[in-house]
Amino acid sequence: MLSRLRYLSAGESHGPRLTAILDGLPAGVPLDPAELDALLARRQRGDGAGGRMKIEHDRVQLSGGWVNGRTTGGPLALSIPNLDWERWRDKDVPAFTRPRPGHADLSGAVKFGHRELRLSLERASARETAMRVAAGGACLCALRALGVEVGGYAVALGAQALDLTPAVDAEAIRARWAAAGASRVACPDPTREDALRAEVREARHARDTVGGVLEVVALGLPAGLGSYTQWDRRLDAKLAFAVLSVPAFKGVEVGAAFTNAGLRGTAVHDPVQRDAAGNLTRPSNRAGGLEGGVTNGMPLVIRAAMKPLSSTLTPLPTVDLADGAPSETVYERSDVCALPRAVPILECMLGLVLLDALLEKVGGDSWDEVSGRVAGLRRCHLDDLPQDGVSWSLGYRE
Ligand code: EPS
Repeated sequence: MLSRLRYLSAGESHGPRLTAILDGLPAGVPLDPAELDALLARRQRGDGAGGRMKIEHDRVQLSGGWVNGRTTGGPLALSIPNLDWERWRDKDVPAFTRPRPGHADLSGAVKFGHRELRLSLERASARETAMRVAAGGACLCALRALGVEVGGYAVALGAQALDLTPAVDAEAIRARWAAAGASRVACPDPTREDALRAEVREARHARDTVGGVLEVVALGLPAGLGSYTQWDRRLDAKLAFAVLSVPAFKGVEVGAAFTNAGLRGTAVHDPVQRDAAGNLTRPSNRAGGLEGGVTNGMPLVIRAAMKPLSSTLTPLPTVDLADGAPSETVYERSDVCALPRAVPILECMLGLVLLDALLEKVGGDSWDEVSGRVAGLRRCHLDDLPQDGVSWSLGYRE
């Protein structure tokens, strides 16, 4: 899926640590681990977070590919200790035989032949998203140094939907990021904060869980990233892959895709305009910054639907695999709502894919090469788009 970067992680939810390699970063990328820790702290914060977040204080360790604040060009070796491991290392873990609907408990047992369902949940747990934040956070640091900012916020939490259209104006988008950053529920509209918080509270009182929809936006991306020449080079497809790879995300939308689907074409497609400086711009951004699988220079807008988490305090019907009898799920500590905590996860997944797309475009092994080439990229500007303006005929040889 990625062209230049490679990311692999290992580790279980209650094992000693999460481990990962991020390969393909150029040498000399400025990278401050404190920034990665700040992202990790955001992943732990928010209304609806489960009890585990009181135990963990995620901090990343870098043990390869990074020296004195910059990458070396070698693979970045990352680890995050699980503080909960101390409670689990000598624990007598009871047999777990009642698969929870919506989790990987049953599908993992079918796939791997596990005779103990906990083996499925240990790796399927969203605990591994901590490592995605650390590795994707390194990509966000590189992108920011190249003038690309990524941020997200909630556009719906349970039944509470915010009426937001994909924005054009960078300042309006930064204002949404700032409001969401100060919110316990990643709400970009302070007038709706209480309503979204109440939604989480009510789900908790009902002994239930609640999901929602996030919007993640990238500003400052050059036009021309991605390609339509092959199915697996389309940037929208890669972004969808990255979003749906995050546990509990079951839907993805580019721009206002689902609203657009109910409208006529003339009401959907963003007109091309020329501003006074010769830039080709759009007054609207319903395409979400992608046309033909290629960035068009507008803000890139991805929406993602998160299901309500599957561990509910109210039991769900299941079958006990020990005796085949109808049964009910046994509650294990979980989040009532993980939506606010998922914002940095999606930002970091976008960071991974977008940095890869930039590196695919410009190549380069050192930071000087990469940043110089990004600065010289063709723009969506009349000066950079000379046209021959003469008629021609298709000249194949058959
Ligand atoms: C998570 C840690 C896990 C889960 C959660 C994500 O901790 P524990 O199982 O010890 O409570 O709470 O995983 C899920 C919600 C899930 O559905 O997989 C974390 O660090 O984010």
